[in-house]
Amino acid sequence: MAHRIAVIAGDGIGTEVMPEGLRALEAAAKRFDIALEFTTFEFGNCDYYLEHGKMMPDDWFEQLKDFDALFYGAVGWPDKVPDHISLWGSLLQFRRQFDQYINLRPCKLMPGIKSPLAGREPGDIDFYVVRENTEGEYSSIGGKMFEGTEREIVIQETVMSRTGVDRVLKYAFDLAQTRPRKKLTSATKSNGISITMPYWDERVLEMAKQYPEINVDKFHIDILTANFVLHPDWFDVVVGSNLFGDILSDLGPACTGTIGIAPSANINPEGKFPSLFEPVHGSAPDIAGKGIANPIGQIWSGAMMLEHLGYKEASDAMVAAIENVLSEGDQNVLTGDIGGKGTTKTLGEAIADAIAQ
Ligand code: GGG
Repeated sequence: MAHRIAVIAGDGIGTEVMPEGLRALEAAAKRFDIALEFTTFEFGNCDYYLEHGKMMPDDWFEQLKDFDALFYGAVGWPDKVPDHISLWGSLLQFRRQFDQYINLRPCKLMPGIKSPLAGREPGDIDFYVVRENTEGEYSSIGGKMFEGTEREIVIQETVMSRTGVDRVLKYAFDLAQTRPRKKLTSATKSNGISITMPYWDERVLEMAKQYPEINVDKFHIDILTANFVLHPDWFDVVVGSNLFGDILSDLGPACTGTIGIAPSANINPEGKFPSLFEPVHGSAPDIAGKGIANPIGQIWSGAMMLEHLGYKEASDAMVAAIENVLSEGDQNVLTGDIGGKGTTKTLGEAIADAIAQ
């Protein structure tokens, strides 16, 4: 039976990189004889909001819940809809309602791409950021008082539940155990944020007792960001709260040359709900409509989706195809962010051809 994939391109360059993600997936499906059935949804974008006054129809959960996975582009077009409305009306609803509590974001310096960090070669940067994805600083608890007056007050709470913290830590420790270096770094700020972050640190120590073979360290987020730039080779699996994980998983790929190649998987590990696969980058309105966005983040996210669906060989072949095309370094194929003169389509087609062999 075919795997049913819901496709939501979203906004901006999401609509441009999505066709290349699908092209690559179709090439992999053909080569490895995998049945994929794609269904496109036209909601979850800012034009839908302008027409309907909401980002998605009221029955979006019913419409999507029985799919095997969601393949997602990018959301946001601040000139049309404020970012917090578009994000909370779409992507954050998927993560929360489908309990996609893991956001897995690989960060790898690929062959052929020049890191902005001097002297770094492929192999020097190869780690995962595991981001807590349903609570933390991204809570909807808070409010406003005396709005519009000089006494105006705004409050937004950080939420850490034992279940929420422990399950992301367990996932990260399990991942570290599968890696040769068996190393886990925790992102904290327990010197300044004096209730939630010490709690996070306590739960890390508690979880570490179950994983004596894992080498655990922790850094406050300020020096951790500095060390991403100065010593990216120190890291293997980095686990952080929703906000810290979000920041680190943009900074990490920036150290590998471009955020345009970075993929992510929003995972409901129990499989009770569909997981969602999307590039780390956003909708980039500044370059949207020009056909120059790098499609690799979308294609690599497709590879993560195939692995999640149980097709490791096909997933590896997609990543190998990305590496091959990058290694060839054809200026007419590569997009501008990685030093080429090509387009979203030239790069997407080259990768799909490489997957097809
Ligand atoms: N493809 C990812 C995307 O559209 N991201 C927009 C964004 O701002 N995301 C914030 C987040 O991941 O929390």
